[in-house]
Amino acid sequence: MATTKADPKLAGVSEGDIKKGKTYEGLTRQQLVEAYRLMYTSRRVDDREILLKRQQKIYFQISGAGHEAVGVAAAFAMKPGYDWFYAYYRDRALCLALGVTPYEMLLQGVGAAEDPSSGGRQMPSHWSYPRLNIVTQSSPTGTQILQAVGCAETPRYLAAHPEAAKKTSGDYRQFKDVGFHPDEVTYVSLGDGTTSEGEFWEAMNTASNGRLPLVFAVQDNGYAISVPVEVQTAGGNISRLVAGFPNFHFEEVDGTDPVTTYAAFVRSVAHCRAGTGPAFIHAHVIRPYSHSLSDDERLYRPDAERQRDAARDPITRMQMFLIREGILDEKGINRLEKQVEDDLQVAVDRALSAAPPTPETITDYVYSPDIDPTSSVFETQPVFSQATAADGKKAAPKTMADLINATLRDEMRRDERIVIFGEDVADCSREEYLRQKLIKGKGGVFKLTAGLQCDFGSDRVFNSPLAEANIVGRATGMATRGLKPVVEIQFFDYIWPAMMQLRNELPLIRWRSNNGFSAPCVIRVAIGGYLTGGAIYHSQCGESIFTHIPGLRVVFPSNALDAAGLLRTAIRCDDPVLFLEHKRLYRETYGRSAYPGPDYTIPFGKAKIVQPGTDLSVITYGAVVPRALQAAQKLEREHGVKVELIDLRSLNPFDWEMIAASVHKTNRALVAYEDSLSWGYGAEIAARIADQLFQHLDAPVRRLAAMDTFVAYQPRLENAILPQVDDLFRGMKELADF
Ligand SMILES: Cc1ncc(C[n+]2csc(CCOP(=O)(O)OP(=O)(O)O)c2C)c(N)n1
Ligand SMILES: [Mg+2]
Repeated sequence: MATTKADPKLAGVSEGDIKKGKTYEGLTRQQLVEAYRLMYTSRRVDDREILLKRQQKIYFQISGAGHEAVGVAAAFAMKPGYDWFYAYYRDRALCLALGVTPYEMLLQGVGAAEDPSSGGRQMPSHWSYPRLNIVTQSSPTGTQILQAVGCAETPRYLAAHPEAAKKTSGDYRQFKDVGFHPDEVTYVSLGDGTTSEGEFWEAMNTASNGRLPLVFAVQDNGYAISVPVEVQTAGGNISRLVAGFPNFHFEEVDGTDPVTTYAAFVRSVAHCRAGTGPAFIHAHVIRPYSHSLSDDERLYRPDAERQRDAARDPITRMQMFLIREGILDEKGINRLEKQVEDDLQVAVDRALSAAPPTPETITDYVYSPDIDPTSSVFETQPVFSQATAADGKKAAPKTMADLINATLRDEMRRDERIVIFGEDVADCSREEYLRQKLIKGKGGVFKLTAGLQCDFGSDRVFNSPLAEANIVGRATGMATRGLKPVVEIQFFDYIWPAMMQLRNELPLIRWRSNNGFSAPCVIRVAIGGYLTGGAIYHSQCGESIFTHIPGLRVVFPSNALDAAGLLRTAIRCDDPVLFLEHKRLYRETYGRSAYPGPDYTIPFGKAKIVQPGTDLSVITYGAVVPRALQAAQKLEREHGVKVELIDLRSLNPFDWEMIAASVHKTNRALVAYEDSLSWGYGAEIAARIADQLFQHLDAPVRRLAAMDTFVAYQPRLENAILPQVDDLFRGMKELADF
């Protein structure tokens, strides 16, 4: 970023204004003037936005005031469009210094269609500029940090797997360019309060352990809204707490001084670029305005304290510095500031007349515009190999667990961008044990990933720390960069630490950045009960919590063949997919199959008729499918009732057409699911049937599901809580008789 030639942006400041001479930590006088111009611009954009907010011409404002020196220092020490940036809302000066224009920032404020950050979808100061590698940011504090870890892991992987970066057609890779530099560095910033978030510590842990090229910039303004730092942070100083993390380069600086802060960034970036490990810069800054325009800091900060801060204001300090060092005189400063004001006025006028987005665009980019996983392209026929066992007999059909493992193996062979990680998914983290053939290897608590590390290497299949947000956050960062993480959450019951990433991050990356970024990846999750002893914390369902999230595809196969086909679609498509694998079905006799070949895919949103019928439609999925089938067969045997049994297979999107066609025919519908009854997945299906198929119904739409409790340990209780064959039989009979 740093330039030495006369800079056209310094129009209004003549070469003569800038006295020649010594440099400051490597910064020339010209660069210092540019630093001031950027800092001053940042402050003035904030001031103008505050005015515009008061005039109700924009709708939100949060300032970077007091943080300007850190931002400029960081940008000067790094390379825009080469290094990567996970910037938080106070990073206005950083973004300006990297090349974002005030006009672009103001487009965010007015929510313009042309706003390159989000096209009017996000609040201002939620930066996203693909051309500058500034990755889309959100409002939850701290969610950016683990994503930055995933981003920082990517160049090392791509350097070791150059094939992975190549453009390939036929799947998501066709639409996902992968660029990287082996020595690139990732920047992530956060406030002092945000260091209290667990995800911060998870990120520190992984960055340290992996010696990642990641600069943490903690901008400590002493407050998180009204909560002072000594309440947030044990002992009041984050530097002291993190000092024990190995492999880090640490700096603690006065972040209101751009020169010393620049020097700290230069040393830190050098440490990262050399591949030595991450860096941690703790910059003490001020917050001269309230937290945001919705906050009034006079309610919790006395005047004296605010005045003490004001004495350290980076803008006035920098002005005084330039004058004291004879770099610019007062006249030169005035001229520079006038130029900034004039340019800003032009930008404000233009932004205020920018067109807003039209409501027709609202649903653009919830999902990939390039690959439709529901399309017929994914409709293929299985190609079963004529595999025979050693004794010449036909090979036994494979379980769902076998076919998922085989599908992962074939896809990894085909696509070098795939990386697999999660808890216990590796064969053995201590590779030497494998090499010396001392052990067989684990490969997942359910063995779904068994042998993959041995086949594909330890940088493609590896164990994560026991931290679910870590798994999903890193996967999101890697996927943003173009890798295809296929990660595992060991038990659905333990997905909740990742909920912030799953609800507020991964599925939103594309929509909130207006297609500037995307993060297609697969989260495999072992789910469900009927385990006899699984109890509360190994039996949960709860899929509707995730089908309620726009942007996330959710699939839930009931048999081995569907699992293979849907998993392959999940991997090859261009959206994030939650792939739910029922533990009880992993090794069930029901639904076994021969391997359908390395290109077998099933489109999302296409249900399957397990058994055709004319008297009653039963709509279900997952482990209820075999149970409902048994009940339906019994009903036909004993009462001649012909049930049409529909296995949804994918839950978002779901096959409304097939449901509607079936109900047209049978005029009766029962929605059966394993989750607890109230607010469960079937509630939506039942409501849709009642709403849209009312005139075709001869009976009320019924739901049959688990009781509204958790699943108990004692099998008698578990049996009573979860829907069983007898319950399904009774439910079907009642509805058929209605
Ligand atoms: C997870 C989460 N909790 C609460 C909030 C509301 N909130 C927004 S900013 C903020 C304080 C952040 O303080 P700090 O990290 O010190 O950054 P600063 O604003 O001081 O720069 C809070 C509580 C949020 N955005 N996200
Ligand atoms: Mg703070």
